[in-house]
Amino acid sequence: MLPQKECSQPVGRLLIEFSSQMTMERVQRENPNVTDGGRYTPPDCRPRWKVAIIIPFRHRENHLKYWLHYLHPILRRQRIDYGIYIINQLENCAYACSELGEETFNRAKLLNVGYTETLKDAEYDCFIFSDVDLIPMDDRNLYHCYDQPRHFAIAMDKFGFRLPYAGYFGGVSGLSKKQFLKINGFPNEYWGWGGEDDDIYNRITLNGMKVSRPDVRIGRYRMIKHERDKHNEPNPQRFNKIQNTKNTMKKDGISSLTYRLVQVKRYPLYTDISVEIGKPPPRPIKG
Ligand code: BGN
Repeated sequence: MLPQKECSQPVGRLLIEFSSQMTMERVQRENPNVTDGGRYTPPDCRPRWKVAIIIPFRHRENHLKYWLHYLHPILRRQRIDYGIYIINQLENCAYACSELGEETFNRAKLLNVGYTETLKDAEYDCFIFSDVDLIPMDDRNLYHCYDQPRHFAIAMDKFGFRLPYAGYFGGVSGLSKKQFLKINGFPNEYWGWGGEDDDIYNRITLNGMKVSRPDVRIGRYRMIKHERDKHNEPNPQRFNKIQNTKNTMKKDGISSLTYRLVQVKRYPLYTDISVEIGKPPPRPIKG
């Protein structure tokens, strides 16, 4: 088997911009060799990993077009054997919606769903979790797994191309199946913005692993600018929760995941997995 490094043919620094209009038709036209559901296998070598790329999602169709436009060609040059999956948070409005028609977003729980559902599709052994608005600026940042859990998005434009803090694990990360199971997957109980990536970082270090990262000149990212999403307000419980990972990680994780699969739909450049994941537990009333 040829090692991935010799397979991949990166070009280095890339020009990433979001000012031109993007259409799904154009992205499809430019990526004819991607097969249904957003799958690709390099024809000329055998990669070490089979990679499921998992994107937590709700109402970001415009970002998805740019993500697919940039990532499919990069992944092809990297000779990755991959599938693209968006995990779309839906609500069952028959009984569970707020008056605005939507419940709070839960990124980490969607990622757990992605792990479970993509394994039903193929024998993936590497899982890369990416936000839909993050585009790598250098294709030497290889989207496969490593001996330790990988953090890819280490130098984002919005943080001045530096890590915002030493334990940052947000944006784009990757774990092998073995690494993911060792930490019992991700927490299901972070509703709203913030902290879930810190909890994942804690799980990794508490289980004796450490985070691996690319060179800071290579791990650069552009984020597509956007307003804060509705129903993803900062979670006020996140400060307490990240202090307690040691106690919560054994019971809250892939071992306790429940959700309802609504539909799996294959598009030419990605697979849409739509799910209902419930809503946050009612807050105790102080008295
Ligand atoms: C941190 C957030 C992360 C987020 C980064 C970058 C928390 C936990 C309480 C301190 N962590 O502050 O989730 O990815 O900022 O935006 O809020």
